[in-house]
Amino acid sequence: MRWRYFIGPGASVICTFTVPHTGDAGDSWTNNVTVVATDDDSASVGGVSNDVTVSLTDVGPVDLTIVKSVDKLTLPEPGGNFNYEVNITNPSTVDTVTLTSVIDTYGTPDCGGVTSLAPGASVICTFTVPHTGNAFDEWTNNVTVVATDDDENSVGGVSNDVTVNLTDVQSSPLTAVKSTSTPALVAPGGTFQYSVVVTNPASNVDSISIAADGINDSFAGTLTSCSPALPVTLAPGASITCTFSATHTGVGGEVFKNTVTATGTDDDDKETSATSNEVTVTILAATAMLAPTQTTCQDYAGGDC
Ligand SMILES: [Ca+2]
Ligand SMILES: [Ca+2]
Ligand SMILES: [Ca+2]
Ligand SMILES: [Ca+2]
Repeated sequence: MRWRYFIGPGASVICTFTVPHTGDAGDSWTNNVTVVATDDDSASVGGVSNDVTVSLTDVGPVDLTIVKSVDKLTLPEPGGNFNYEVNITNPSTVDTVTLTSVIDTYGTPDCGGVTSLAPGASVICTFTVPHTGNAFDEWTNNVTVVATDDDENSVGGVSNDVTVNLTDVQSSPLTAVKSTSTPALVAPGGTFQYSVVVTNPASNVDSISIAADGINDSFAGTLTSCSPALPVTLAPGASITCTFSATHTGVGGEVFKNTVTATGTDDDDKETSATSNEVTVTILAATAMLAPTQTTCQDYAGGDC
């Protein structure tokens, strides 16, 4: 400032002024006052004041708030896409923050290209993660943000954990369909041929495993001649076919009823079983077949002829 002012011998004057200095922590400004003056003999008596240095102290730093959420906490097995978002807020009232990285345990957050947050500003980053597996599988994840404020202080952090899981979809039981290619044999009977088809219903989401001794017939016992071979894991819709025989002997008119039982365990460790339809085979009376020779041997011996 320039003006003319007269100061008497021994007198003084105080000049005041205000200067706005704004910036970041550590910024400083040094200034002085230059006085141009002459005494009443026209001699130059002005000069330069002492330096005064002022600076700004740091406010903060304040860590970002990082809040993670998900659109659903569970899905039925075998799972699918979970949609996450993380809300990152800069609570500072003075510092702008630069985001260096936003990383999730499983996904890649998309922050829409935002890399800087003004005081009070926030950004929502979204990402989708496919989680697939079996019932009760779960995944816990969080988001880590690396960030610095404009005073080079680290203000990043880690979000809350979010845990999602899969719920059980109960398996429909195995099915077992039994048949025979020899529904009847003439007395005294003999070897009857059977087959059974055991199926994991296509509507299931679970695979079902059948142990080596998992398919049993009420006459033939444990079935071992199977395709594919036992033990087996059947995907939904897959089947196993076992062939076997059983010896039934008796008199004409005698019938034999039998069933096959299959037991397995689904991929959530739940047991499932099936009992087939009942198959009936018959022993035919030998009379008609033996008619031409019936009047031999025993008939003679019995005195009937
Ligand atoms: Ca600052
Ligand atoms: Ca600061
Ligand atoms: Ca499962
Ligand atoms: Ca299940």
